[in-house]
Amino acid sequence: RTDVLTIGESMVLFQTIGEKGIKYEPLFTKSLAGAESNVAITLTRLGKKVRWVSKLGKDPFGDYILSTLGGEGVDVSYALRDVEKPTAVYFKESKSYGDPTVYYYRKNSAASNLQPEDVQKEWFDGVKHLHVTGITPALSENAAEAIRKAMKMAKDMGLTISFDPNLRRKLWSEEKARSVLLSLIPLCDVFLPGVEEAEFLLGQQSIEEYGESFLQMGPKVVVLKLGAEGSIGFINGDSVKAAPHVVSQVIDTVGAGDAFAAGFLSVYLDNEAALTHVSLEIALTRANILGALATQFKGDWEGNPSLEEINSIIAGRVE
Ligand code: KDG
Repeated sequence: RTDVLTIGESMVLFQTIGEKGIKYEPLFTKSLAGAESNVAITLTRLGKKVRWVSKLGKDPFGDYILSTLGGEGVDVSYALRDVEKPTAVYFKESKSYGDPTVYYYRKNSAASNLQPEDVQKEWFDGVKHLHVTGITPALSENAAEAIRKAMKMAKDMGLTISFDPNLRRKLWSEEKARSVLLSLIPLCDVFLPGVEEAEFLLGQQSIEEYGESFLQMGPKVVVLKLGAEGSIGFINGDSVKAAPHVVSQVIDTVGAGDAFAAGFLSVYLDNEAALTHVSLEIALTRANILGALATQFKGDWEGNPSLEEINSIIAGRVE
């Protein structure tokens, strides 16, 4: 049995070791990034069985992504290889202040060549839940259609679906981003926007109005990430606000939303048949902790906790 299938581009990430900026930094670390694979790894650490699918180049970067994800316990057996297009890479420039700057080299990548015909019924075999983000739909028309097809197939097969819009302004125009992201919301059961993404999609509204408006589009659960303010979950007729997990210093916010999503889904998946006020609160609390902890190290996912570690953090708070 597989708890979650996720589909989306993973890249090789090069990060500057120091903070002088890409122009002056001679040394980089190599690691793995990609919103969907960040969720896959973190959910695996939290005890779920996860299958990740994407299209990689037939190159050493693709080999590296497969062995890293496989080594973390993620099922990569359905990953596709494209003999003509390369695996994407991206660079993250850390600064001593503010969020890091990212530079993508992913135009015409193997994953941007993902086609609707690539999406196979077998990917869904024994799977309970599909997780997708708004990043892969931003790569190309065909990748967007592949994700839409996967969501429709999942719905038809009775899987539940989560969708994190993960707005990446560098990848597409505002107009296109808004229309495609809005069109995918009715296909999901769990919608996980940040408050700035909610504003981008709907214009300025109150937090409660965002919750209501998104619920009316079809999802059964809407989870709004409020950054340092924690998060708030909406289900039909009820809402729960969970306090933030406070950290004294933020090192790198990239990957925090994915850790949050994995934390939320890890509880949601155990309770989705009857999500109550209490289970929603537990899910949000775990998500807030995971999201906050992911800001404490430079990579996207490496420092994220296991289920045992997260349980001892939660137990420590209660004592
Ligand atoms: O959420 C983290 C991602 O942003 C990062 O891993 C890279 O997938 C990525 C993207 O497209 O920005």
